[in-house]
Amino acid sequence: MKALQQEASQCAEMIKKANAIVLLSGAGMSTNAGIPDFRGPQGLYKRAGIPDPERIFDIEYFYRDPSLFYSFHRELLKALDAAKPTFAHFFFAALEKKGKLLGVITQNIDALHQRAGSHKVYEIHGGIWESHCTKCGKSFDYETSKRMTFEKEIPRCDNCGGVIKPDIVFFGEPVKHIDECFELARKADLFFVVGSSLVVTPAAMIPSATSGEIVVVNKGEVSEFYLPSSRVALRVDADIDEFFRSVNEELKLL
Ligand code: CNA
Repeated sequence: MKALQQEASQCAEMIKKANAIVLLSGAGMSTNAGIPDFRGPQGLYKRAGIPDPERIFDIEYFYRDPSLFYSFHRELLKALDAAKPTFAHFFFAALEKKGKLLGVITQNIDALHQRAGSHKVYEIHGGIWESHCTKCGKSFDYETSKRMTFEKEIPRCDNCGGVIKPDIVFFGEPVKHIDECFELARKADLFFVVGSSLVVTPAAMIPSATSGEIVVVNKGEVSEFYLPSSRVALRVDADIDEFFRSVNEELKLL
């Protein structure tokens, strides 16, 4: 516990000195909100109980058989409906309000950063708020596509019968806003990686663009393949909300 407080104090000092903070968040940021991550011990890949669970978000597999994705997506939608932003989401929104944060780069599709009050959010893996027909391109809003997802095993376009796909970036599809995200990382004087195993590229490469100090907050393993370890000033292996509550005790942002 003492170690956590020391790490929190060190982090608070770094935040005090910083003027251009950037956050890269991953699924671990939202587990306390009730949305399971993929690769953590309680992650969706483990729960799915299927060999090679990465097929769920494989675009080629989706075109062959969308039912695997949709059986998974129904569970994710139920979790999203019940979710609320956690302390750490509010903490980073408060840093933006204070003028210290340049932006949030998120791999999450849950919109919890926006719901906590963050405005400068780059959803590099897209989101679930809009869906499109894979054949004619017709767009469907969140409520319509959600209703269709629960009504049918595979939701289909009322215009042409094509399969509908939410605007989540699948493996094999290009990520969004990537140039802006690298630019943001370059401008950062303090770069946070929070709740990410850093195994998904190109997101995992973004921290390498910063010349600022890096703070990694993640329970469990984080891939160091692309992480510039010489710039990692602090590595916290703890619960995200517990840690940022402790940082906030010093900063009193919330
Ligand atoms: P990941 O690979 O599942 O890694 C998450 C990491 O967070 C793991 O190392 C966990 O051990 C760690 N973790 C989980 N909970 C906590 C906690 N409370 N405190 C500290 N650490 C914790 O997720 P990444 O984001 O790295 O992988 C990228 C994928 C996951 C992206 O494509 C996302 O779209 C996708 N995803 C998003 C959501 C969401 O929107 N909330 C949920 C599940 C997956």
